[in-house]
Amino acid sequence: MKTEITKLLGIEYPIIQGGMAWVAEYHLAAAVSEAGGLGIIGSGGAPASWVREQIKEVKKLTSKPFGVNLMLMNPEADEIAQVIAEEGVKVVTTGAGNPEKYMTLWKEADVKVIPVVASVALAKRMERCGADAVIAEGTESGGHIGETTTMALVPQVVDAIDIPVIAAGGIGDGRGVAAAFMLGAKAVQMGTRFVVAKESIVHSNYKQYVLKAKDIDTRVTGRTTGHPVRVIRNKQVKEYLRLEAEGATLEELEKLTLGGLRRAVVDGDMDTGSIMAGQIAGLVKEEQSCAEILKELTEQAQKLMKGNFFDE
Ligand code: TUI
Repeated sequence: MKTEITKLLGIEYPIIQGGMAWVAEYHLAAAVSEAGGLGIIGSGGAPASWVREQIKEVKKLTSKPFGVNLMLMNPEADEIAQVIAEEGVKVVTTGAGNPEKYMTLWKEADVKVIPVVASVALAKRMERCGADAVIAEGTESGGHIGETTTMALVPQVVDAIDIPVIAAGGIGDGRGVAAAFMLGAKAVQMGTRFVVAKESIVHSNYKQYVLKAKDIDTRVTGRTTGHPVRVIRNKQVKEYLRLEAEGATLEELEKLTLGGLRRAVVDGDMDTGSIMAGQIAGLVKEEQSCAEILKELTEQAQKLMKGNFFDE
């Protein structure tokens, strides 16, 4: 499955792991990279020192390419951008903002830059300032999201720019991978499927929530605050949405979600934790190793892409 993206990144399969805060640490990243995809260390809200440690650890487990995701709302984003350049990381993905101010630093350090975009406008801007590719992420995704669906966003971004496009949001199996290619993507990024990977250090309570989730079980909190976040519904989400509908202030709402992702991922607190996952959670039914996931995805996608869609 060679594409512009596999060649650009020096990987075997056009599959990239999402840069999920708290979830995308070095064990998971190394497992995805070793299996032939691109593993990613997710900075989330972590300090720069943590990111540097993670990079050193992943290098001990794999000699294959891996990337780092810089979550741009991180208070230490400037320092992390520097760490990425200093540690010789080959690929950076960014989320939740515009990474323009780091472009020169990264280009000079020979880092491939792949921003996540949720609009055509940002995709065009990223191409102009020297991005190597973009990830067009639809609203089906877990965590911090944009407005437009993957189905609508990906072809519009593909038409608007000349650099390769990676599709993300709502992709959970080989059918999703094949569909993304039909829309013009040259690779996919997946998060939720990797949350429940065997190598994922996520608390087993969290994995069970994803495995048991149905199609209609995610909710979007924070639509009124300007920070929409998709999570699996639980007690806390019900309370949040009730307060939000009543017009609660940003401070009141943030009190509920502060530290919520850590509580869910690390402590397995399913009542007050933020269980971030995409709409595809309902499709994910099994805990598998990253190697099994990549094998299944690529075999299924390749078979589908040979055609035979119509009756005689
Ligand atoms: O970044 C993500 N997903 C995330 S980040 C995250 S950490 C977090 N934790 C607690 C609360 C909130 C966040 C969890 N999930 N995905 C990439 C992404 N980027 N999705 C959408 C965007 C985006 C949206 C608007 C990127 C740029 C943008 O506009 C920037 C601009 O300046 O125009």
